Amino acid sequence: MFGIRNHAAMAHEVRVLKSDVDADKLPIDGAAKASEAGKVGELLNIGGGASRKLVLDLTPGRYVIVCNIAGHYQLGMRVALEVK
Ligand SMILES: [Cu+2]
Repeated sequence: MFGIRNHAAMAHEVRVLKSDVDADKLPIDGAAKASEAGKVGELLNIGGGASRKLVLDLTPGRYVIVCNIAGHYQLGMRVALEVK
């Protein structure tokens, strides 16, 4: 389970991608969004100050977690996760 708290004022989102690509190397499309290939779950429109939870049954492997509102991935809203 992911416990998610948005400490910012604006809305963000969480998308979980199963990917062997490094967290900062996902391809970017023409709409300034990262590729969502391998997406296994998401939590959208997390309002400023909101707390939410996301329950996923993840298989072992490498994942990248991103906020994919246009431009946010490029600003650093991404992190790698390895499930063993
Ligand atoms: Cu964001």
